[in-house]
Amino acid sequence: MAILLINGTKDPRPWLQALNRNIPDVKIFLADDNYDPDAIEFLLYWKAGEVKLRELRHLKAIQSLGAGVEHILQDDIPDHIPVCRLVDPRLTEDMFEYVLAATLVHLKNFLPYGKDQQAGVWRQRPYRTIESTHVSFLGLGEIGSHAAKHFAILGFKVRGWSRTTKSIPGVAAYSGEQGLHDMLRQTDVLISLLPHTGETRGILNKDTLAMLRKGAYLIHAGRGSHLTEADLIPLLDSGQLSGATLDVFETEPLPSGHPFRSHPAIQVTPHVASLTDPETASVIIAENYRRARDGETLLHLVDRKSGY
Ligand code: NDP
Ligand code: OXD
Repeated sequence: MAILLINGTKDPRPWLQALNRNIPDVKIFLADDNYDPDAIEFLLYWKAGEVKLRELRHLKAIQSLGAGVEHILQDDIPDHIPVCRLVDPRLTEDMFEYVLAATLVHLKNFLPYGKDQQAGVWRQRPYRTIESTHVSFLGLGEIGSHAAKHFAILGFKVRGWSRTTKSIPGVAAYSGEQGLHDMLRQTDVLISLLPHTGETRGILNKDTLAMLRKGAYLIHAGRGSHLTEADLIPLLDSGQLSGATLDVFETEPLPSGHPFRSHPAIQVTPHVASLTDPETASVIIAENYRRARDGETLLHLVDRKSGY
């Protein structure tokens, strides 16, 4: 049972080393290798778009190299092939650290102080405290629920919205459209960790963001399709939002002349909120490979109908 590894433009070597250690004695091909499509039974996949999946006639499963799977589902995949997303405690924890860092940088004004320093300005600004800050999460899945739970432990007032209502210690749970609106109205910091699906596209827009408390802050690390980009700057310029940290964009890399790049209230990061670590991920992938080989139920199966 051979494996095909396709990880877009990223260097495959760290993956090959880690996979070979965790799945010894199995041939792992790269996209450019001269492989027999009939030999490939397990596909490891990240944003490529060049492979003709229907040529892999003996494929048993597709494993995403990241938490998101929209890059796989948009391809022409036969219905009977299971698709698995990556659930890795390392990935989950790294996202918590990213959104916590962005939140604290906002509460304590580090971004404006950086600009003051460059301009030679000495000015004290009012800051916010953890216990007075209402933080809301869009998405309470593997990643969002972990972050929400830990924000609550730190003393934030935490709310979270998901499709099915969750029970997480210290986190007030919301679902449905009315639940979303109720939550947004009580939000100082909104953290977006939803998957890309037909239902979540455009969920961050002038109407939903206008429901946040005046001067709220947006941290967006879900998918670029969630944010109606043209709506953001008017909300910042009017003071409805005080700023935004954005890690994901409709087009990546963010085009060089894009207004987000130069707006003083926007902090851009290049889709690095949480990066898959081949070392930790390979252990999890090895277990799914074994299950596929032995005909067992796979871990972290995607529901093709709901799209995540
Ligand atoms: P999960 O599938 O575990 O969780 C998804 C969450 O979103 C669930 O709580 C789900 O609700 C909720 N959800 C989905 N659709 C809707 C909807 N229509 N309305 C309300 N809630 C909805 O995913 P993960 O937590 O593992 O990852 C989330 C996303 O984070 C990824 O898909 C990816 O886009 C992004 N990500 C970004 C990274 C980065 O570096 N920027 C890195 C890793 C992930 P329910 O629980 O009820 O099913
Ligand atoms: C992911 C990502 O989905 O890095 O894992 O965006």
